[in-house]
Amino acid sequence: MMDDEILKLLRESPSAFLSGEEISRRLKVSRTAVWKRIQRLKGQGYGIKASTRSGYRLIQSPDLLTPSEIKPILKTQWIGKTIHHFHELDSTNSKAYQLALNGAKEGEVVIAEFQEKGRGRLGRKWSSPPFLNLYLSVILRPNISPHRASFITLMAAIAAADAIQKFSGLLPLIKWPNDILLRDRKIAGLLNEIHSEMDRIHFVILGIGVNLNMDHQIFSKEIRAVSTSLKIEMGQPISRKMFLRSLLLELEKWYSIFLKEDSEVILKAWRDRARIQGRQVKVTSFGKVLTGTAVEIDSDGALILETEDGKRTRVVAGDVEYKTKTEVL
Ligand code: BT5
Repeated sequence: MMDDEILKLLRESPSAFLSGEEISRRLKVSRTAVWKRIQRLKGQGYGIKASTRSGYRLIQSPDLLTPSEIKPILKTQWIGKTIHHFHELDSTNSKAYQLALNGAKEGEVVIAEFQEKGRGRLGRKWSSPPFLNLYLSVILRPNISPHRASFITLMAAIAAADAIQKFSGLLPLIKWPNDILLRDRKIAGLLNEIHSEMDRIHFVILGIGVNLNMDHQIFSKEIRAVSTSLKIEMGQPISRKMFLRSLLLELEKWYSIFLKEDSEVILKAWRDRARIQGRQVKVTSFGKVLTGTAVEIDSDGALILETEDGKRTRVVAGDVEYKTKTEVL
């Protein structure tokens, strides 16, 4: 935490040097400890000008997702007021789950610069190289019945799609149940995990991965043709913290709509951003492959599929492949 405190002091006097002595007095640590921390901050990419006479001055901040970088720009009321930041984690979802079991509050956020074992659904992997993208998990404690929990995935997909659209001006598409696509390529994925009893939710961990600065060659060969990043789509590097700011703001907005409004509001917003109705799809669900026309998303968030024999099937979990390309509107 001392790093954050030093940065806070340096930010308070952006145009003047702050002496090592002053910092050590205010933080009640030795000057050697201050010096060591300054070296560490430099190693993390902070531009800190040092002068033996005058002390230290912050001249540049890296695009890190630390609380000291995020908090000054955050526009939310309550999501992200507590940020647990890690340079490296197995998975932000696993960490958030542990924290929630230990009493972490609604709105606390876990962010990692790098995930060693980033997780997708059904034991799949989420590629999470360091410093390029966004890997975060939000702890939610909605007072709702567990059967509405699937709506949290729909709500989060709407929020992620809107954040991407507002940030880039591009038009994303939600793919049932949890992918966000740009030009039919996956740019973001959601992994929600619930801790509940029969009639009560203890907490939900909302995991979101968004590809921001990933270049083509960094994607593994298997997913290169079907994945993308905001940098690839926009043709310029993306500020991760500015994107995070948009994402948390949209999440807060849509979560409050989800809690206050009728399910129909979420369903409508979701349908508008998914445009799946009437599309020819192939669905893999619990090892079974079904093909047909997507008819609807029902009030539990399940996909209703009309198979070639005219029968309607309700799919609660699975993966969708589109048999035709999306028309660009
Ligand atoms: C998902 O699963 O799309 C959910 C991804 C959630 C990741 C976040 S990151 C923060 C939080 N902490 C975690 O540990 N996870 C969450 P699924 O629908 O199962 O898709 C996984 C599949 O997407 C993989 O099997 C690959 O084919 C593909 N994939 C893996 N990494 C990708 C990436 N970075 N971009 C695009 N596609 C990827």
